[in-house]
Amino acid sequence: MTPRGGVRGDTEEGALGTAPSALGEAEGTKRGPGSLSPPWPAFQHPCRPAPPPRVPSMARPPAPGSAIVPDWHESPEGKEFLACVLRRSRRRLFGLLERPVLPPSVAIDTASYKVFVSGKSGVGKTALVAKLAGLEVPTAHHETIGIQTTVVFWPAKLQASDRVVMFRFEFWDCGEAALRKFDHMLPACKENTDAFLFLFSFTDRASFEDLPGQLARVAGETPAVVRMVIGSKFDQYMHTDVPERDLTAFRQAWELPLLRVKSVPGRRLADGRTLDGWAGLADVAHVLNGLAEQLWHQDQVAAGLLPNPQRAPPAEEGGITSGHP
Ligand SMILES: Nc1nc2c(ncn2[C@@H]2O[C@H](COP(=O)(O)OP(=O)(O)O)[C@@H](O)[C@H]2O)c(=O)[nH]1
Ligand SMILES: [Mg+2]
Repeated sequence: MTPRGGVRGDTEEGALGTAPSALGEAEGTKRGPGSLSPPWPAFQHPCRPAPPPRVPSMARPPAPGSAIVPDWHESPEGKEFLACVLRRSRRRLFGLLERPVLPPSVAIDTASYKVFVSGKSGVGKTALVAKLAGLEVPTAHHETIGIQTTVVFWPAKLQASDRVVMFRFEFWDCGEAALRKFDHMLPACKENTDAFLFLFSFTDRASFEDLPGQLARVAGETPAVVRMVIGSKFDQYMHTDVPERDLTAFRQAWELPLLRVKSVPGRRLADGRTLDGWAGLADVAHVLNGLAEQLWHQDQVAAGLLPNPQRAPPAEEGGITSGHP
């Protein structure tokens, strides 16, 4: 069975690679279990939700660090691989058909994934994607017009085989107004997606309370697909509207990985642009590693290489991935 991410050998692709699955050419077949359509409850309050129904096809998220070596990107070997996504201490930008160039002696597989970023307007979707890609982080809020896709490459080392895999994430970010106005936008974003990132903002309680509704509306029909929750604006934690006890209750009820991010620009340099490079990568490594881990695990389960454990009783505090502030 082919893994969802469509692992491809570096040596088999030309410099321009193949068209991404997000464009719909590559992967016509969808995951079978996803066609189950569980009636997710429409919770009013995320602090006191009844746990979501136990749907058999929902794999329990892997424990943090179980699939991907967490700090590998800081090792000398990791830095060697990461150098191919950097250029003069800034991140290289990759178009839809571009890819990093590695020395011929280092042939590694590429695993490509489509990731839909969902969340209320203003929570920080566009800023997060910019931060993940090493682009200028917008400091003012401008509603994203239509769908914006951004490609991010991230090499990571697998725990099981000690193998390095190049993860290729294609983030789909869609402005809320466009989603409301055009009926075809949400289906296009959801089609063949490998993961959903659900964002809420630590400074916007309504965005947190909207999470169960988002989870139902956006990912309710595909419970087997990776879902991660991301709390943005963690740098504003002093002014948070979402206390830790609410996060704990949410995690216990939903058993989803929950990460925290601060999508703030790096130090501004003399040329007016902000520093990204190694510092920028270190800021987002926990998100990219977390995503890689969930997706790799999902592929392994889909390929029958790992058992598909059903969701267990509420996850313990320590069992949830959480990023550094
Ligand atoms: N301080 C801080 N501001 C953020 C963060 N993420 C987003 N913002 C700001 O929040 C506003 C809305 O962000 P944006 O990404 O455009 O929201 P979107 O509508 O969800 O795409 C912008 O002014 C961003 O600069 C963050 O992590 N920390
Ligand atoms: Mg936006």
